[in-house]
Amino acid sequence: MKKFLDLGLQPLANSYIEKKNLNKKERKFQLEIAFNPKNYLVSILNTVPKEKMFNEKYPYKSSESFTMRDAFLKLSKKIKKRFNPGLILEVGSNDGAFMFNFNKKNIVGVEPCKNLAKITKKKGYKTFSNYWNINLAKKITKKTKVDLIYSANTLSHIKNFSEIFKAINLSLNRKGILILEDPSLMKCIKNVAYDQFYCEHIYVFSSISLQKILDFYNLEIFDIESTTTHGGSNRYFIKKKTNNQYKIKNSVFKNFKIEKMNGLHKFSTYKKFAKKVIHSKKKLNDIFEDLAIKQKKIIGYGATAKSCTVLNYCQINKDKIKFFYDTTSFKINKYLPGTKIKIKKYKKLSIKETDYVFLGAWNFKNEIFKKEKTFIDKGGKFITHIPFPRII
Ligand code: JHZ
Repeated sequence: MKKFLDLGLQPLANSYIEKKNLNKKERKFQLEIAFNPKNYLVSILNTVPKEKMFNEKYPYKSSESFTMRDAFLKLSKKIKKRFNPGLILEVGSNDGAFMFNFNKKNIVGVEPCKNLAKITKKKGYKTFSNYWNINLAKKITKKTKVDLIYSANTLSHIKNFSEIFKAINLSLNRKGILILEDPSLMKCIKNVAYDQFYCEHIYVFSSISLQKILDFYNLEIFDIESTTTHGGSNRYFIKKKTNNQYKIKNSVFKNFKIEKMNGLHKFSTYKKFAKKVIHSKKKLNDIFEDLAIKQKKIIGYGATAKSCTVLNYCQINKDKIKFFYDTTSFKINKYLPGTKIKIKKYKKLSIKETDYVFLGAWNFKNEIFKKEKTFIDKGGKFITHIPFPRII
């Protein structure tokens, strides 16, 4: 592993602090990012035990945005049309944003965060509240193997590949399909979206690195779709190499080619990226300093896991951002990790309340701008760091 970026000492991204714990010491880790020249994998170097992150207090809910609900609805329609699966397994089913588009009989979920699994179970969807592993796979597929496994924004969170893919291979029937969806490394590099790295995101994949890993488990990508979710993601359609039912589509070769043209297989690319990150920090701090001199009031919008990386790396705290608005019930009245900025229940933005708004949820810019049209029309401004720090 060759280290190329150090984003400093960081708290755990989704560990929002309760008021009574504000003076308690937070668990922190050094967020360093490295490249593996052998398999092109980009990953964080120091990992946090999964139990410390994915537990009954997990605050993130996929259903929180219209964009995500709509993306899952569209995908489920596509899956039904293209693969017509009898039984689906979702690894990392969160609060059911994907599952609920299917009939209860046709889908089983795996969600280690008990508070989230409770939501899908309550609606009658079979959900196993465990971490994905071989034993669980054996238990779920004891009677029937599944036709399709779907997993969005989960694979990048699990350290042990061997366990994941062995469990996947064991669960899928001979003609079974695996669909993985995760942030695209190429988009992350292009957008200087260094906030895609935090404790939970152990890996940010390129298609060339993912295929190298899949090779070990006799799996291959046969189609890739690029999506706009989470700042630009890739949706990988994967099959067992022994399954000749699907031909490898051009999209796969095209992605491999474009990624190589953009140097994702070279360490020098990541060193250049690191320089851009350092520059981005400086520019974002310049903006905040300038607005402070002008005595402008700034609040934050969307207390994302990504914000944790940006704010802690750039040392932007409650002196600079008064509070954050967020719609997620689990986050409201808590404080952002590290910077201790308060999170308040979302209220429509008003020019009377604030001058500038730091866009924590930059990946939902379109949805948010639509929602806050009145604020924008009245001269309200946003601060973003993607793809470079600026006021919009
Ligand atoms: P969002 C999480 O990351 C964590 P985060 C996780 N590790 C991961 O991989 C991705 O998700 C998938 C709020 N919001 O989706 C809701 C508003 O308040 O960018 C959320 O708290 N108003 C599993 O946290 C946050 O913003 C709105 O109008 O970086 C968005 O979080 C909208 C649209 C969102 O993921």
